[in-house]
Amino acid sequence: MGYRVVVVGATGNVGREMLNILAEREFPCDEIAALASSRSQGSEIEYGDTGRMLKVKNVDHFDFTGWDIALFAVGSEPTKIHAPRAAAAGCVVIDNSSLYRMDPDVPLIVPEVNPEAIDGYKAKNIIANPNCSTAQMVVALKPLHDAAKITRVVVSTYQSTSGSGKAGMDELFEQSRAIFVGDPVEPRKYTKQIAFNVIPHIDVFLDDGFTKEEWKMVVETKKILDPKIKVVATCVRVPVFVGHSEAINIEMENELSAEQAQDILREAPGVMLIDKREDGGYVTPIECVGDGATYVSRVREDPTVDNGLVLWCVADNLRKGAALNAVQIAELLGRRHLKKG
Ligand code: 2RA
Repeated sequence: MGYRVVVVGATGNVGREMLNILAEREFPCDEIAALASSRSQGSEIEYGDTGRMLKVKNVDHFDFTGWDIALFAVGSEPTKIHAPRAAAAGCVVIDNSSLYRMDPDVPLIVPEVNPEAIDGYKAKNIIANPNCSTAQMVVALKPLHDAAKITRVVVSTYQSTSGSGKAGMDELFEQSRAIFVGDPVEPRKYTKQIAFNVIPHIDVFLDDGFTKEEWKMVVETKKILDPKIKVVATCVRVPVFVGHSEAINIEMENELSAEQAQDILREAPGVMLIDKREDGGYVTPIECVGDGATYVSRVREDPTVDNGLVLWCVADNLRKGAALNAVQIAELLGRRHLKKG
């Protein structure tokens, strides 16, 4: 016997990947429902590569009673309406929005990093999935923290347009085309031109001058990995369709050589170390598309601080940064709490 699973936001970038990954990993689904807003109601979406088509239902009219797990991949506003409804009906919500991430009654989970924290899910029947840029970073940091206790992290991100949904990808495509054919470029989704440019602004500005994306990296890393770690981030949108990259500077309590760090990362769950110290011996976002690993390259000792390392980290933001992590949470939930069969 398997689970009855709902994907809310099934027609979006992340929702589609959730269906693909559930099918790829052969998640034991007895029944699967694809939900979206009224705009997509009645359209059809494929369940991975199975050839099985799912008719998209309107989330507004969906009764979650009798369903086991709902993977939510919609914005905070619709999540606010439907996630509590699903949770109250006994369906465990795994939410990809930022709405519940910092709620003390909601575990924020990256299965390779803090699987035991999932046990707190019963307080609200909701589990939060972290922000994409945090998820990949903590997968890379966790084994180094276990080995040498990280005290401070300085991270600069290079985030792809798929992080802002299909509209972001379309804007990159349209602007690139417009520039080639000599048409005017008009920013719509972004505040400045994204094609052939970089924009140091993701999510809204906060009073202290940081953006909310940068704040998320700080508070989510503390909640998932260790509240004592100091984090400062600069988040930048780059003209890439899929795959977020990060340059991460780490300070640790104890000494760890680059070679020791490489050995640790080579064995770490969820990490793929590609670090040849030669032309092309590192990973770029295009190479990680469709993959679930968090790639680490360019591991170096930082000569400007005591016990410092520098590394380059790349992952498919729609997968490890969102849909895959959510499905891994569902698998973890199944193993620890909702056993079937
Ligand atoms: C972004 N972090 O890349 C967001 C998506 N969750 O914009």
